[in-house]
Amino acid sequence: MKVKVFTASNIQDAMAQVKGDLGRDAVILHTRRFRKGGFLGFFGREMVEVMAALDTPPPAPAPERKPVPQVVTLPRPGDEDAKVTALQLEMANMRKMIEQVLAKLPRQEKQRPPLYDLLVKNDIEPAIAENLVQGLPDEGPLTGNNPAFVRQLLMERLTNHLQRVEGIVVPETGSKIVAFIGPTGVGKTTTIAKLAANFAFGQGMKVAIVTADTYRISAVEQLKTYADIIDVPLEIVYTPDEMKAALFRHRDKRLVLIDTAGRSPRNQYQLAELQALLAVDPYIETHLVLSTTTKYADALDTVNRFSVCSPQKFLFTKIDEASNLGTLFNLLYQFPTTLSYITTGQNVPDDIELANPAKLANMVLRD
Ligand SMILES: Nc1nc2c(ncn2[C@@H]2O[C@H](COP(=O)(O)OP(=O)(O)OP(=O)(O)O)[C@@H](O)[C@H]2O)c(=O)[nH]1
Ligand SMILES: [Mg+2]
Repeated sequence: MKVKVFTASNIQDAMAQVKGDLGRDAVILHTRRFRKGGFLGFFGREMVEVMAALDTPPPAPAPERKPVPQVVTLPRPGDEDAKVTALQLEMANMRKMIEQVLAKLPRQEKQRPPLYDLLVKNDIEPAIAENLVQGLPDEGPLTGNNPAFVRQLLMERLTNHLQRVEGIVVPETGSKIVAFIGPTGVGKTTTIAKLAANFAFGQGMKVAIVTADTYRISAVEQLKTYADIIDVPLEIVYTPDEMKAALFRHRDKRLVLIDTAGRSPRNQYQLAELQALLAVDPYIETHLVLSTTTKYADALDTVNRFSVCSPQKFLFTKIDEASNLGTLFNLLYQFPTTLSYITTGQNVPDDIELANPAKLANMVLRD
C-alpha cells in the first residue's frame, strides 16, 4: 500500500494532485486545514493537507491466462443479498486497511473545525469553544456539508445560550425598583438616564431616580442634569436609612431607578456598604452593569466579587466599542443569569436596546 500526503492552497488542487499521483482508485484517509507562515498562527496562508492511500495491485497475472469473458446475468431474487454481503465484506476490508495505515502513522494534532478557530479569535474561551463545536458535522467538499449550513447550526447553539433575556418589567398595576451596580466608569449613570427617558417619555410612566453616588460632586451634577432634562425627580441619599425614606417618598412612582457609585471589585468595604444600601428593600431588582470591552478574566472576577449583592440580571454596555463579544458570551455561558439591556453608544436616550439573542449570536461569530 502506498500512502502519501499532498499539500495545496485549496482542496481542488490537492485532489488534483492525489488523482495525478495515485490515480482514481486512491482512498482519502484524512484532510485538514492549517495556516502556513504568519505569526503565532495569525496572518498565515490557509493551506489544505490531504492524506491518500492506494492499495497497490497484486503482481500482474501470468501472461498465458486468457481473459474470461464477462457473463452478464439479470439479477434474480436472492442475488441482492449476495451483493450486499460482498459489499459489506469489501467495506470491512477497506476499514481494516485504513486502520492499519492510521496505526502506523505518527500521532496527529487534535483536529478542530475552522469554526473553533473563529470562536477563539472572537475571545470565546477555548474550553467553551470546544464544547460549542462538539458534534458539529464536518464541513467542506469532502463531506458535502455546506459551510453555511454548519455555521447556522453553530449559530443556533450560540443563540440558545443567550436565550435568557428580560428587561425591566413593571407590573401592570404595581411598581418596580431597580438598582444598577458595577465597577467604575462602565456606564451606570448614562444607562439610568437612557432608561429613565425611555420609560418616562416612551411609556408615559411616573419615574424617579435615587442616587447613592455621593463620592464625587460631579457624579451628582451629571445625574441632576439628566434628571432635569428628562423632568424626573432626583433624590440623593447617603445612608441605608435615607435610602429607605427616599423609596417610601416615591412609592407612588411606577419605576424608581437607583444609581450607585462605581465600586472597585477588590474593595470589600465598599461592597459591604453597597450591600447594606440595597438590603433596605427585598424587592429591589439589581442589575450588574458590565462593559463588553472588559477582559474576560477581569469581568469574571467582577461578577464573583459583586455576587455578595446578588444581582438578578447582567446589563452590558459599550457594545459599540468592543472588538468582539467574547466577554459577554463567556459570562452568559458560565452563569445562569438573565441578560437585560445592551448599550450601544453615548447618546441619551437612544443608544440602548433590549438584548436580542440572535443578533448577539451573530456578533459573537463575527468574521
Ligand atoms: N461608547 C460608549 N460609551 C458609553 C456607553 N455608555 C456609557 N458610556 C460612556 O462611558 C463613560 C462613563 O459613563 P458613566 O455613565 O459616567 O459611568 P458610571 O458607571 O456611572 O461611572 P462611575 O459613576 O464613575 O462609576 C461616559 O463617558 C459615557 O458617555 C456606551 O454604550 N458606549
Ligand atoms: Mg455614575
